[in-house]
Amino acid sequence: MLSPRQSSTRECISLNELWRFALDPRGIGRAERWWASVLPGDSEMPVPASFNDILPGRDARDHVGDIWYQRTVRVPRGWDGQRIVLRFDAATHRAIAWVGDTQVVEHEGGYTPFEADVTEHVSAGEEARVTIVVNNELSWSSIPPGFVQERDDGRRVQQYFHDFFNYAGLHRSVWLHMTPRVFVSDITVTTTEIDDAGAAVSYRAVVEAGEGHAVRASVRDAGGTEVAAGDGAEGTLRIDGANLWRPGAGYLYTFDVELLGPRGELVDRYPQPFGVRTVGVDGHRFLINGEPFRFTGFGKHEDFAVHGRGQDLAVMVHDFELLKWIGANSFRTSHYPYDEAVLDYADRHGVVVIDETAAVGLNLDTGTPILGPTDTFVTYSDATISARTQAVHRQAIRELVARDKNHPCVVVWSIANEPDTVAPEARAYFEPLVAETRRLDPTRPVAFANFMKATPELDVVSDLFDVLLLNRYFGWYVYPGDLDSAEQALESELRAWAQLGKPIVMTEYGADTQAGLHSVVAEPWSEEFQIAFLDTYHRVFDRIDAMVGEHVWNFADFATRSGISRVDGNKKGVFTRDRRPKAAAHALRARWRAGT
Ligand code: GCB
Repeated sequence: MLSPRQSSTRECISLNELWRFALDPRGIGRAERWWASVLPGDSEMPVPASFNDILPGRDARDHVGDIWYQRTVRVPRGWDGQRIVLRFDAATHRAIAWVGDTQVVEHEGGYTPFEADVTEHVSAGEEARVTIVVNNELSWSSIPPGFVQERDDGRRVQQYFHDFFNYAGLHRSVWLHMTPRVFVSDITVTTTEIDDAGAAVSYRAVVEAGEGHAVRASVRDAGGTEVAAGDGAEGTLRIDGANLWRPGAGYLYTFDVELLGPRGELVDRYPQPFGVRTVGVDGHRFLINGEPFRFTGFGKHEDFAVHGRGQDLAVMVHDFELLKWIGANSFRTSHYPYDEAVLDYADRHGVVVIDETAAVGLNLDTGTPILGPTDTFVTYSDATISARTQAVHRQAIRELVARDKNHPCVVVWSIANEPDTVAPEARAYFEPLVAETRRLDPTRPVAFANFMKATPELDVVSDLFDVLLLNRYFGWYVYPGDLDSAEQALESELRAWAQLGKPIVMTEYGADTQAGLHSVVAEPWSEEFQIAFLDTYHRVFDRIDAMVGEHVWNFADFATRSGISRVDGNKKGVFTRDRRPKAAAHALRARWRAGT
């Protein structure tokens, strides 16, 4: 699906502002057809933002069920005769939208975009009422999974197996955009070859309903000069003396697709940014443009005070600047696809991204705090993670690749975080998903982030993947505070993983740290311990050739549901939630910027 973009044939308007808002604790809005008139009450909610922390009190923070948003929009007069599209960049975790009284779209999955052709339901120059009901429930057939407990007193409590707050709502942008009726609906641009003289890029454009129409493709360099051109909806173009997209130098070209009518007139035009670069794996090495690449950076979250997971360009740019300051060249979109503006920025600035689906918590072993002592820990069963979950997971992968395939910053697809990969059923669950990811995109390595209990002896899926992403907490959850034992255990496990002959990125390692807590003997939770912990890991990494990357958990402290080991959230950040550096940030900076 193409992002809304302005061109000489296309226009878009942002619907970001205050929307009418209603929580629906009794779940009556659908029966009462709330979309058919003005929403009850007088609440307003900013879009984009997670709603949970904006309204003070438990009713909003702990709400489980439907949330309603509504606003009117005047369709520009000049859009008469064109195709008009309503687009949501995300609605977490599922939604149904109406224009006026008509349902126009339904979508499952909280972190990928969806849209509806609303041409028949609006009139140019007139106002239209847009209503959307967002549902934030997690179930055994949602990605991520969870379940709702019905308590005796009538309360419904959302339980889930992941360690970040279940923020929800419209936390990304909403658009009304216009395209011609005959239009370009998809573009895929892939670098197929780089040699001394230049590069070859193959492309495929999909056109909707265009009898007698022709496609012209051209490539413009960053200065706007045309450097290659061709005819047809598919083909290969050569760029002489191509400027490569490289880590730290995000050179972008624009791939212009022009759709020409029967008389050669311009019907539609879509400018798709892309980068010329290849990725690959060769034994223990991870290659970008054929050169070994070593990842430095973090697992992150889209998380900030007040607006939760809401898109925030100020925080986004600040985070990228802090990544640069600390010497990070990459990050993982743990544990869901991030706002596309984040990838656009990473493309422009040469920041490397491991792009992850929202398949986090497919592992009942991580649910000890919410499952009772007598509950069984069976991840894969008809009643838990099943073929239904797998179907939703497959769709989540399809939507991720469809949205992000043209981003040069994305170098690995991570299709899950810490699933149970010890249970024998994991193989039948993951094998088709890996195949599907490769079918959708044969150009990028496929991976998943491995859980600490899925050791090389016990894990049943890692041979299916191209790169090993490992999350390890020796010295924290295992051997807490004992860094000598941690160092030995980490080294022996990494050496065992290296036998698989694949590159290894440590995608999580970290220790909760209370900013301002100090300790002469580096006790856990102190700033000194966080530094000692990271140093221990780095000593081991530096001794093992297969290690091609280090992503500290986490970039910044973040919100979680409450729990006895979560003091106002997860404190493994190298920065606090309001982005002040802990001492470890300076230590990492010294390591990652050494020699610059
Ligand atoms: C993990 C998870 C991550 C948690 C982290 C922790 O393994 O992947 O989501 O936040 O551990 O801090 O426990």
